[in-house]
Amino acid sequence: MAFGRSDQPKMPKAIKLLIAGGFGVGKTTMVGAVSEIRPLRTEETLTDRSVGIDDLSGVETKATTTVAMDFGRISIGDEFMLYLFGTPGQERFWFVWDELARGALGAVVLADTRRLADCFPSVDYFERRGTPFIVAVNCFEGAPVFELAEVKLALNLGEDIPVLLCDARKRESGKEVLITLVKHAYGKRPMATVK
Ligand SMILES: Nc1nc2c(ncn2[C@@H]2O[C@H](COP(=O)(O)OP(=O)(O)OP(=O)(O)O)[C@@H](O)[C@H]2O)c(=O)[nH]1
Ligand SMILES: [Mg+2]
Repeated sequence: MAFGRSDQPKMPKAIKLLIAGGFGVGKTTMVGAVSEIRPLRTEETLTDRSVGIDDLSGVETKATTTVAMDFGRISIGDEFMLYLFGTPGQERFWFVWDELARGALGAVVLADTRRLADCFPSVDYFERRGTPFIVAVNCFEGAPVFELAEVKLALNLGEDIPVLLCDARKRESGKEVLITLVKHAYGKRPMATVK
């Protein structure tokens, strides 16, 4: 029996997103929390050699760091399939960012209010590339709580950049962040390219 085009199952739209931000803000944690497949990780042990280079304040128990990327996948309804690429946070691995950013619809810049300035380089990077991004403040226990408007001001973000609170360990929270990013990124595209 022949099927017309409308009978064919609709394929979800594949979207590439980046999870970026400074060292130890919870990028690997977020990709792992939301991914529906076993996430790919490229963690290496932090050694004494990073003392004085990597700022471990607030994440003193952190034993490993991403050296290449995280990868995960999550579907949003039957419309979208999001492919998530977590970036390495340490500056010495930043050469990987250009490769990871290619073809990405947008980026989440994760921030930690104890080290807010650490997300400046990520914000600069996506502004320069013209990649749509949002800022998600990962709420660590004991971290100072700021109004979102204060975070926006501190980061000198444009009015149109969404800023929201999240818990990188929780699936629903991560999903909300990703949906906010997809909506924001599509909102910035000329209508003709939105399918
Ligand atoms: N309390 C708390 N701990 C968190 C949260 N998110 C991450 N962590 C912890 O913080 C540490 C850093 O998390 P990672 O996910 O490795 O951070 P990352 O941004 O991938 O780090 P790099 O790849 O080294 O830049 C880990 O020990 C996590 O368990 C959070 O929302 N709350
Ligand atoms: Mg990581």
